[in-house]
Amino acid sequence: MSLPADFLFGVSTASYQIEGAVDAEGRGRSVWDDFCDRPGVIVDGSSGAVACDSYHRYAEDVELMAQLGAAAYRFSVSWSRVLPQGRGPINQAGLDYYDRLVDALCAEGIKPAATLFHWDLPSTLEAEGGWLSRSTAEAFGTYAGVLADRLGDRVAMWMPVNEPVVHANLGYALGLHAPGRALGMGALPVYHHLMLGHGLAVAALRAAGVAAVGCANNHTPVWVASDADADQAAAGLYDTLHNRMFADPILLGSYPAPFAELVPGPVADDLQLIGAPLDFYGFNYYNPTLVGAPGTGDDTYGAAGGLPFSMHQIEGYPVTDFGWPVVPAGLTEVLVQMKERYPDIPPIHITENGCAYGAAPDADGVAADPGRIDYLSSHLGAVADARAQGVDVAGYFCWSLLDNFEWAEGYTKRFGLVHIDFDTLARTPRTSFDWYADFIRRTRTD
Ligand code: GBH
Repeated sequence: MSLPADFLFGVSTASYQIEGAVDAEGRGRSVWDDFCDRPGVIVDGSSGAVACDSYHRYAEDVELMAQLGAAAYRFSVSWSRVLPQGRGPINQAGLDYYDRLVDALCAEGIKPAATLFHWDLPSTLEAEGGWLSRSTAEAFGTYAGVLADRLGDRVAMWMPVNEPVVHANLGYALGLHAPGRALGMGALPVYHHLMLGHGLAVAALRAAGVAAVGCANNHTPVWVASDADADQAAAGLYDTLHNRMFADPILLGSYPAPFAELVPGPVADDLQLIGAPLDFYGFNYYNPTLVGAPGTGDDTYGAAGGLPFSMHQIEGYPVTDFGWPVVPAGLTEVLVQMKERYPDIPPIHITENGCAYGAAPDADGVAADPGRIDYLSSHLGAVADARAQGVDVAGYFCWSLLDNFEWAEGYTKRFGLVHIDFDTLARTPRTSFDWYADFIRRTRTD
């Protein structure tokens, strides 16, 4: 297996998951601050109030990335740090934080890659309906322009919205993430407004002349529970909803049937914006999804939410601490599928890929996580396989640099190359960190 010497290796994080400092220097509240206050929604009752304290410890984190040999760092910007009300007055101290971070990265030769929205909507905008409202998409476009003005001279890659499908489904259809709304198919306006937000942000970033604009969509190969017609129909529907609903408008300028007619319109002008050409296509992958007809499996994501499918556990593969199956061939499969579906897709960057393994440092300070080494090496191999089949994959960002606040799982699932002691906030690179550093070094010099 081989990747080219100029392949872009990076790591990914997100603002609410690592920054902490939620009351620092004028930051406004976000829907995740509010959601974590609700009893029972986060398994360990925690929040991102402190997290990894990267707001204060970013220099140490950049130093870790330099040790790793990372060529790029994908972080996200907390919208309410920069615009505490979501729109209107700018909080200069919040913007200064990202300015310092970007400068520190550039000083180490690490390319800054910014996500503008990784699920932490300003609470003031949620009070106006959040992503159910068109005005949130409009505010997002303005916010993108503010960031481009301040950081556009140094940020190398821009991704407006992280995983719109996951945010819409978990946050607005199922209520498992902030803002905790369980609207089922009533979440469809959210789908469109997240896409419109993407389109308006792309327009603002283009107007400012930033370096490269992409996206960060979640993709999964959808496997069918059985040959039965009902299972096949359900899997097809899930594939359309998960893989096409946000890729089609970006890459083809249209929504797929049968959902196109359900999107509240008129949307023709919006689709013009949403389908504007991108410089790269950002792609997050964790595992395949096995789907059957409603009522045949676990209905958390399906029939319970009034949705016409149900999820099945994939058997026969190793699983991570999250119970997610480890299926590297699924990454090759879905990359090849994307190239078949969208022959004109721009170069792909894997903007997230990683796994939960919680190894803590032993008495000698060694945190051994062979499971993560297997996961990363096999998935990098899967990327090389996809490239050998003609898919242009130009970069790979491991999720994540650090153990962090894993949303509804709190601190109980650890995705880091670096272990965090959440009492002392000490950072300890795991053995997978050394493995990834070595892999990067070898690829760059071979
Ligand atoms: C990513 O989510 C996030 O971007 C990141 O913040 C997070 O820490 C990381 O993964 C690890 O969880 O939403 O109905 O389509 C991706 C993880 C993959 C979990 C898709 C839910 C299917 C359900 N998600 N999965 S749905």
